[in-house]
Amino acid sequence: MVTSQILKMRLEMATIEDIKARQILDSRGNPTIEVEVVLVDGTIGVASVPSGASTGKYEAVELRDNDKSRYNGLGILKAISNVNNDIASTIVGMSALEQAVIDHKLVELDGTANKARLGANAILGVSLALAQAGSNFLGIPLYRYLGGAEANLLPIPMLNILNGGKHALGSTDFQEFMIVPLGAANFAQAMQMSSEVYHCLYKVLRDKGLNTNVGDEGGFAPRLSCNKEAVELILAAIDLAGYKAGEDLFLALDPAASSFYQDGKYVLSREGVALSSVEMIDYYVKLVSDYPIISIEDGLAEDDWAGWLLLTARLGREIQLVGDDLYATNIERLEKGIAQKASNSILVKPNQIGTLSETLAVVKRAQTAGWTTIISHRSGETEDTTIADLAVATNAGLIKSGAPCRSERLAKYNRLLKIEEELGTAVRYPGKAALYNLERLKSWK
Ligand code: 2PG
Ligand code: MG
Repeated sequence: MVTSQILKMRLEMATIEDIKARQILDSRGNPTIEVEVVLVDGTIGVASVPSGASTGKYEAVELRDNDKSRYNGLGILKAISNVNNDIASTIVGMSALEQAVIDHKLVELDGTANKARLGANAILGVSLALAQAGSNFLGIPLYRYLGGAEANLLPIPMLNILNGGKHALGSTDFQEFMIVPLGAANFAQAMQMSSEVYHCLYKVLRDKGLNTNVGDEGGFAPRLSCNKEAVELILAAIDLAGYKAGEDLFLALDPAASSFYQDGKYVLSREGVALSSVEMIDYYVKLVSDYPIISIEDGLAEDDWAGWLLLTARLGREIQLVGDDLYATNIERLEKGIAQKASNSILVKPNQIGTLSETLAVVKRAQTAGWTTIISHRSGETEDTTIADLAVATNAGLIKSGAPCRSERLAKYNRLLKIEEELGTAVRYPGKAALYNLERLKSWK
């Protein structure tokens, strides 16, 4: 038999034989979807889908049953049925190696602008399970399957060690206070430094008589009087751990401002103020000049485009300004942001858009615009580690997966520790170069 025939027969074994969805529970105990794709040679690919709490209004639709008698209306029986019927009957018989063709087919089959018919949760489960099946079939790691020979860059972890907003009611107005170990020499050291700081934060809180319970993403959730206090506590923890803030570790914020934007004002209820866009920007300018903060995500609300332009004009050379709810991993919204210079970075969450191919396109587009990209988890997570591979596959440079606490958060970081080991001498850790588009970082080098 000639080689091409043998190859053809081998590739035919990647044909999808079966697709099955089931309900599992996420880290908050809510139903979510897990999809299993089976190929004719018996290869299996499995993936599950996360869920947000501070969900942006431009995200693709997460299909829920709204049947109040089950799981407070959060059941996903419709999404499961969509996978097992509509989707399965369309893509069984196609090749698992045709990720882009199948993703396109899924978008077409849904037929709506925001995946409201089949559900972005149903579609993403299939899309990610397919990628897992493809990489398993070829016997190469997912990051290599998706990223090819150039995928050797480990991301900088951004660890949310103090939780507020919708992830820890009663804590701070801002949702996330992250540490960013830019000074580490490699990913393993970055995790060591972060874990040590996390445990020192516990001691700092305990010694001040503050609450040491944790929020949705594993970060502590003390009751504080203002956002600045959270920053000060983290700086004390960095110091106690024997590190230098602004050299070894930096700080990053995700205020998730859409969640406290009311009637045109940013309402910081713990501080008892309601600020205009301009005043909110002044607030950030002061924070950035007082503290080693190198990144602010969703500093303003998802519809406050005028505010974003102003914010980027004022702080865009100094710090990373990340659009999460603003872009919702949607390429049209990203194009608008690039054209208007609305930020200099994007948060990438596959379930905001619904297919892997669309997610990859967003990362590529942002990178060609000279922006930084952060691959992100959701506050409701599972043990799925696809985003860790995705970060390496795309050379994203940064990843956000919560605190170094709670296994659904650590599953991603632990996967990256293994990838770092596996890459051996090819591995790169970007350090401060991850934020290559910032002038402020240059002076800190
Ligand atoms: C965010 C995310 C993840 P959620 O706002 O960036 O940290 O939160 O999943 O609740 O939208
Ligand atoms: Mg966010």
